[in-house]
Amino acid sequence: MGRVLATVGGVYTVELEDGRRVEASLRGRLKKDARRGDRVVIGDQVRLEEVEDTWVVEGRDERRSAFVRKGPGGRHPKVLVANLDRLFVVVAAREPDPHPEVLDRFLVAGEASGMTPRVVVNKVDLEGARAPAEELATLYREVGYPTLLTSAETGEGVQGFAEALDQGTAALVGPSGAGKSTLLNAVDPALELRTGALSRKTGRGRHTTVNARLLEVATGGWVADTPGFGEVGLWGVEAEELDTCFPEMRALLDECRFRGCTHLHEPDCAVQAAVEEGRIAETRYASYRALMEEASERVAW
Ligand SMILES: Nc1nc2c(ncn2[C@@H]2O[C@H](COP(=O)(O)OP(=O)(O)OP(=O)(O)O)[C@@H](O)[C@H]2O)c(=O)[nH]1
Ligand SMILES: [Mg+2]
Ligand SMILES: [Zn+2]
Repeated sequence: MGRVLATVGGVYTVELEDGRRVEASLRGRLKKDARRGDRVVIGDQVRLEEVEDTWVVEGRDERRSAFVRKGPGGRHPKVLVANLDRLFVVVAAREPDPHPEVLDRFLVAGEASGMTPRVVVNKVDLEGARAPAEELATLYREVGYPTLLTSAETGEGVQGFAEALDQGTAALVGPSGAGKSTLLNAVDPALELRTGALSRKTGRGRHTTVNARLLEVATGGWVADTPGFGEVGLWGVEAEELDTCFPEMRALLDECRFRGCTHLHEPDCAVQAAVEEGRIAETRYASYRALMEEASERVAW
């Protein structure tokens, strides 16, 4: 048995139980599965066989958990990392400016994968970043998500972040340019991950990290650094269950008059009442509506 640490162009880097790292290829049957979208990904536990100095992945174990998003084209799921214990959604307080809906999409994808995601608001050192960072932290802590403020530049919050990573396997996800790789380098400089400046023209990240990799952190734990993508399309979240992916709504569901309330237009809806009274943030409700619309379109196809 071994665990997949990296996959690049059909070569699978696998750590064996004795700690050896080997490069392996896939057995034909698994390649066929991969073409149908069922890939072997980082974090997967795999069975291997050594045939004259070359290693072949023979099969993969059931996954305990996985972070999944919609694949390109929208017809297949794309599993990013398997067997995760924790998920960190990393955004920048500024540069690039955080978009609540983008952050909420990552959080919902994390919830749908069965995890309690955590939020990291990075780049608090930048001018004018402190206020928006505190605002985000207050909002998401109220929702129930542990939230850290960090700066890879000054080191603020980096030790706390290292402590949050130090057991099991975590993944960092979030927009390109948020500073995921830079933060990991701050925790463990020996990782020497590639980082890249934002595009001057668009103010966005330039997709510096190309392949997700699973890394062992010197201070403890394993972490997957993933490539930032602009929009996470949700996979496998039905419209009817979207409200359960918002912790602050989940708590109110029994109080709506109608069972199966969509919280969009029904009377005596506890969610809409909470939004009006300011107990649910407008931005969170806006994200819910946008995701509901998307989920309903899927059904209509
Ligand atoms: N001022 C400041 N700049 C930071 C901080 N963290 C990262 N940066 C800068 O932000 C830019 C993007 O950082 P990356 O670590 O490459 O971002 P990423 O999230 O890994 O981006 P992708 O790999 O494209 O997904 C780099 O120029 C970093 O130097 C921070 O805390 N403060
Ligand atoms: Mg990166
Ligand atoms: Zn309702």
